[in-house]
Amino acid sequence: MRTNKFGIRIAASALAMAVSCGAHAVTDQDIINDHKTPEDIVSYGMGTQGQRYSILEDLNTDNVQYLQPVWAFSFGSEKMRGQESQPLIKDGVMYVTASYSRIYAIDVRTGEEIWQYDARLPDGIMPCCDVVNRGAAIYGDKVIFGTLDAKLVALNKDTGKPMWIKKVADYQAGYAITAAPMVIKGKIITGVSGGEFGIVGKVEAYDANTGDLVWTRPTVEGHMGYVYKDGKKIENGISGGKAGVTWPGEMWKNGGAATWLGGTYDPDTDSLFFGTGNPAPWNSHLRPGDNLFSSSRLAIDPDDGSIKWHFQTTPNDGWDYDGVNELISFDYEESGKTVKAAATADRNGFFYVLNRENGDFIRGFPFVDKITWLKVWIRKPVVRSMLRVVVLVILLTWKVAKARRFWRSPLSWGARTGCPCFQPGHRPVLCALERVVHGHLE
Ligand SMILES: [Ca+2]
Ligand SMILES: [Ca+2]
Repeated sequence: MRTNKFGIRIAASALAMAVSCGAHAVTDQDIINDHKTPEDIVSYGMGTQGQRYSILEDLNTDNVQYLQPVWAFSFGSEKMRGQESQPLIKDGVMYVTASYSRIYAIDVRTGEEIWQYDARLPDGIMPCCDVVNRGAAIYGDKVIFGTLDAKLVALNKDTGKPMWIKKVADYQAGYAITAAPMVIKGKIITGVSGGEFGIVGKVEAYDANTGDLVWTRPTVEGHMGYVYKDGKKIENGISGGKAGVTWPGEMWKNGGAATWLGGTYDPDTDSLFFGTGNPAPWNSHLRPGDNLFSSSRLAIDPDDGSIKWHFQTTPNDGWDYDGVNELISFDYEESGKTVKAAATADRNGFFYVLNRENGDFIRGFPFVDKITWLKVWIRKPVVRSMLRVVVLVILLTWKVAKARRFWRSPLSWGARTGCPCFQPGHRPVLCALERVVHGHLE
């Protein structure tokens, strides 16, 4: 009986909130305040900073054992594959994406489908690592998501009918989109996948109302960024200043650094934070140098796409560690001062705390045992070169198994404990508070 009562109470409160709020268009302010308004979820990461912290207290450590299913919704039979989406909730409707670039609107009270949109994907799409989608964005009367043929699709949130569809990149060149876009100041911000196929990673902004491209920022050193204004394409600076500084020859032209996991946004510093994937090709012997801005975190100006700062976690990445894991923003006290920090748990085995105003390294520490890829680490790691040969063979023959082994749940921020939480591999969730404030290099 207790479990039934619990289920009914949650459903009733969700209905009451939906009715009391009334349906309205999602605004920029709704998105920025998302983490403070538990009656809806209108951003990926439950807030643009990606903290994934809910202030709701109905569900807690005392009663979580009584949680039970109220309804279930199947994404289909022949198209199951991986489902990695974070749903959005608005006015009693759940918007959730599924594999093969599909999206559903579902009544959260009953589990009934309201509408479905199924992108008509061409033959020859090139998703490297399953046909997943990680979520949608919502703005005004639209719900927006990316597709495996590298398009952005904006649908009417009430009917599921397309309002505009824009090509972000050429799927035949290896591009795809699997990450959730975000909406910042009326612009839809998206990354791309495809680093395994020698694409050039990028972050782009589109006008949410019209779908017009506003700016584009390549994530590989040497490529020009552009802003688009009044029908004109205007140069906005080369990423990294010039080509060939950290890449040999012309290898920067196909440098990878895909922004495949999406980004976060910090309104405090007005910065987008995107991680970048492995440099291309995988064989690091072919590309001596740091290979910027692969396997890095980038802070980007949301108004024109300029790069504010970068921090590379794995120079000359020869292990496919990537550097895409989300950078979440938070403040903490140290020596009587408030530090504007951001943290990320990298697939190279280290947890990093950075100054999010300028990208300065504050501290880092290993969160897994037996890290063998580096010899020493002062601020920047010095890698063990002989290990690359062995790892390259493993990568080429065991890619799928390896990816699963390294994957983990997203980082979150415990507002009550003042502590970033994460789950490395198959281990229990860790709280990194002591190391964030008092950590030292090991
Ligand atoms: Ca909210
Ligand atoms: Ca990769």
